[in-house]
Amino acid sequence: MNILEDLQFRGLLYQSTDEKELADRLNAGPISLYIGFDPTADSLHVGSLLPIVGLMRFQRYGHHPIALVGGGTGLIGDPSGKTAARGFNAEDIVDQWTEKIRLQLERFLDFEAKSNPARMVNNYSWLGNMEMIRFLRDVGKYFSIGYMLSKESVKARLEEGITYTEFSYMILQSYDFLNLFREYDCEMQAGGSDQWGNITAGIELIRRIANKKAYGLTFPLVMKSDGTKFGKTEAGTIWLDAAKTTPYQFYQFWINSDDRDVLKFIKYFTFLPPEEIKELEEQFRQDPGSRKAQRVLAREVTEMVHGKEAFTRAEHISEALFYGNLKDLTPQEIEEGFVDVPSYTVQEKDEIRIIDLLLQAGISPSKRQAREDIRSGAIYLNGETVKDVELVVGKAERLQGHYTIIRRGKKNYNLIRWG
Ligand code: 545
Repeated sequence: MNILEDLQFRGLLYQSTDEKELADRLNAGPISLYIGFDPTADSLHVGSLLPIVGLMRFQRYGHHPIALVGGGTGLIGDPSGKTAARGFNAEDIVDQWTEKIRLQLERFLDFEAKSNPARMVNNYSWLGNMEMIRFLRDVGKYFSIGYMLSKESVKARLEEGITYTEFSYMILQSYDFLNLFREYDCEMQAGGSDQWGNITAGIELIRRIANKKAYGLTFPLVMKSDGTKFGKTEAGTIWLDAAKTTPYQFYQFWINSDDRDVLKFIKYFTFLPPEEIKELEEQFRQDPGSRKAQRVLAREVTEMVHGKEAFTRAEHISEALFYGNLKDLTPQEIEEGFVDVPSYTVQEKDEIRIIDLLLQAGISPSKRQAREDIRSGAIYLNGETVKDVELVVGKAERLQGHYTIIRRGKKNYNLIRWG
């Protein structure tokens, strides 16, 4: 299998410049290719994962990946795929975010590879101090207004309004491509399908200025079968930064994939070889309820993004919660597994009556209701039903000497810490 066949098998080829020419070029030998990431937030999210994994795939097939952080373009903002203008972010903020994104991207590529090391660039280094007159004379002159107006990113915004600044964005990205082409012999740019207009604009610029052929390729937009947006849950965006989305939350996101999506996601986001994927497909057909594929997907992606240890923790938390054996959890796992549930710190040193605890922690709205909740069997302490309204919660009810986990109903968890 070569890289194109691999991408094809996975359903990852959405658009490309002439397929025959691209195939010939890729078969002729290693190519340098790049994907850009603008620092529009302090972290990448799962929406960036497909292109990141795309770069990794090319590197595995011997090509030279270049990750570009948009320290320059991030100060402007790409109108592609956006229905309304976003305000500018402050320069020092974009600076900090650029550094964070750079560190995140670094983890995914091999910069020490003998024959095809990855490269990291920041377009601020050539855009940051570009002179206006030189820019207009040397670059702007190759862009006709008609051509620019025909781009989807601009057309979609003409009624609503687009500023000259945003309008110019495609020229900056095109100039990046030209610059990388000159500096590093970078012949190809990839990205999500929203980037097709910017990618082809760059190819056009290279053709006009350098009289050379360049290539482009886009990945599909990740769609979910239930019509909701990929990469978000009720709790918000799924970030790659463990401080923003814990590895456990990250693992949960993948394990909760719909049966209708899971095999597609395995193809998109993992490096499992076709034979293994076909076997999973077969197992799924025979036993659709087993959720084996979800577990494989969650393992592969969590390990790739957060490492083996974090994955093991996430899986352990997940199992402990599922089977209710919370006693096995380490303090770190308890903190990680319950970051997003209400928590309460008990001031009483040794013990507290369950009714008082339920009230103080805001788990039950009144003592009356607290009693009612216990009588109806809705209150669980460290995974076990509370039967006694008079129960006194003490040392024996603490996990790791420091925590008590209270559940009300099916899934309303509360984390009690002992002060
Ligand atoms: C800048 C300069 C270049 C080449 C590309 C760029 C960035 C590009 C863009 N890309 C998107 C992006 O999102 C923010 C992510 C970090 C928080 O806006 N103009 O920067 C996304 N990109 C990856 C994929 C994308 C795209 O990073 O291409 O399609 C998402 O899947 O939206 O010279």
